[in-house]
Amino acid sequence: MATDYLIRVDGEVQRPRQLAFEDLLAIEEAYQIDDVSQWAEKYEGKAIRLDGLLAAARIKPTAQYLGLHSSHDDFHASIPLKAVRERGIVIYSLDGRYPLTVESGGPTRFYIRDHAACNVDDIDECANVKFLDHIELTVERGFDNRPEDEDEHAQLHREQDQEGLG
Ligand SMILES: Nc1nc2c(c(=O)[nH]1)N[C@H]1C(S)=C(S)[C@@H](COP(=O)(O)O)O[C@H]1N2
Ligand SMILES: [Mo]
Repeated sequence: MATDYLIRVDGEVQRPRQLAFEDLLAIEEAYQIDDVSQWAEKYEGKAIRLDGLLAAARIKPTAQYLGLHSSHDDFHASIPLKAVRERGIVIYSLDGRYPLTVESGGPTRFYIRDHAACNVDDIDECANVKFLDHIELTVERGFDNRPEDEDEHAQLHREQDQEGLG
């Protein structure tokens, strides 16, 4: 990745940010998750709570939707902010390694505690966006190209298997 930051946060915020590893580490301790396995069993690493990122960018009260963008594979989700504000985290270090490699879903990965299975809900496993490099707050629902039905979803998983991911 050619950028010197891991993730940018913009849209309905007062202070758009481009955050490098050091910037994420510098966010208030209350928002840091040092042992992500407490939130996400299958991972060991560090994460920042979504509400900490939103505070760092000074989110505006007009923001209603959370846009999660991955430029790596052009994958995008837009979900109601209210539903994930308290239970979304952004993983930025895994298995003691930083930066996250593309193989492990880097530069960052979004994760929702207690997410539903794929395709059953807005707040589903598909919204656990990998290769996350951009969070965008919007007033209306934004671009979302998550699979819309089981066929599309199965196709996505076949493509991922071919790339040796997920
Ligand atoms: N960028 C990106 N994120 C993604 C996907 C994807 O294709 N691209 N697939 C989603 C789906 S359908 C699932 S089930 C999970 C899979 O995560 P895993 O590879 O850790 O199992 O990632 C989600 N996040
Ligand atoms: Mo999935």
